[in-house]
Amino acid sequence: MTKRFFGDIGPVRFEGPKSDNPFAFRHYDPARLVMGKTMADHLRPAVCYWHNFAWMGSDMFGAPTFVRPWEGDDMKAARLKADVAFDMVSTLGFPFFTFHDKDVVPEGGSLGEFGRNLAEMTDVFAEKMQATKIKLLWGTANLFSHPRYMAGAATNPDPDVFAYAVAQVKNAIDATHKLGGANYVLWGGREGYETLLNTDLVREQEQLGRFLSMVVDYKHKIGFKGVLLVEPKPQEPTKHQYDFDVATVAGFLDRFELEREVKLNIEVGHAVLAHHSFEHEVALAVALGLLGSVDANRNDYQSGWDTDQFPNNAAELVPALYFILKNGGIAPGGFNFDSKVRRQSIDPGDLLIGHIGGIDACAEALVAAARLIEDGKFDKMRADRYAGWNEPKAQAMLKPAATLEGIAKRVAHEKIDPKPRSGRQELFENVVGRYL
Ligand code: XUL
Ligand code: CO
Repeated sequence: MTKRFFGDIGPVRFEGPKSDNPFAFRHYDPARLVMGKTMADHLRPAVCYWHNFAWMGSDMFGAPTFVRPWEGDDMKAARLKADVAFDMVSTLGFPFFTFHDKDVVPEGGSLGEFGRNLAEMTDVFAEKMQATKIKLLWGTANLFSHPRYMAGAATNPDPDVFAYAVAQVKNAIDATHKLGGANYVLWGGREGYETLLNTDLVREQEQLGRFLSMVVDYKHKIGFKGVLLVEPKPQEPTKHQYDFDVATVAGFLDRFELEREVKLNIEVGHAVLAHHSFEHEVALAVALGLLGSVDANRNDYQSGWDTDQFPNNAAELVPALYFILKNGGIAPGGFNFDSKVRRQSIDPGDLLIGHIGGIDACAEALVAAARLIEDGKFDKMRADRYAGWNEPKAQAMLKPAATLEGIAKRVAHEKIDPKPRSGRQELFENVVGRYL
């Protein structure tokens, strides 16, 4: 690199909550132990290629606002992009990066050329990863930007598009496997519909099930040890997406007998679009044994759109971190910042500042959630609410031998007359708030 993109900024280090250095962490102290594990091992943060390096600041009303020296669609530009990307991850000291195939190399004129470009970049990445110790949290294929995918990839009415998507995913898994990726993500950006009037949703879901099953088979065939992750999102770009939310995907995986093979990548903003909270999606995934990884970007609550902003509200993240810690952590997943700076944030340093604030919010929430657990009061309050279920008579009602008439008889005999008890929501909320 002749001139460094970030000038003389960095490396970014922990300086503590009193620091007013915009290029220092105030809460994220990678080596600090929390419940016996370093913060870096808990959070496993990743920089994404997509929004940092492949998006140039355009929106549907306006042209790109960013001036990036790696703009271009040849391999020379792609190599420069990789230089800056690895410089950025190193400057932040994050352990991971993530990418879509199309983020890192030009597609060229054919799938063959795309595949060769990706294979070439895989070698470049391998060298850089070796030199910097940066690892790959996940790779994925972009099956949503090119016009060929406008009506879906696996769910396309045209079988040739299905075949093309399969071939593209094969290349992306090969690259991810070669780089020792911890996971491989499948986000069904266009796997849904715009109108049911032209859509056979039975057929399309069968196609998607078949596609996922083939991905699973291929993973085993090549010995890829990473976890396959589906990323739920209810809509945008399509009006309705088949992978709507955690509950919907869980049902889908069951139906195609993939529930032991595939886990979920939960994105904060996608949860909000589905009218859930992030902690709802995390808690449900934990309950179903499906928690895989997290995309930590939030939405703007007023916009109703997937704005992919950096998280900045630690208080809001505490419940999700609580459920993640209760799950025993998120590894081999991590916290990916699938986030983008705003269109007016045109300085190179803005990219770093976004990640610094984002990981600081997560770290602050992690510490609070750990304290909440270590203190024990909160867990006791939760357990007390269900204490009645520890009684043998209560347990008996959940056994297969229990019957409606048997329970009804006991209610009459013991003159059971339950008295309402406070759910104490405000107290629960206040207690959670104490640990920040
Ligand atoms: C889109 C989104 C994607 C996935 C990977 O909303 O989140 O970046 O994370 O394709
Ligand atoms: Co995402």
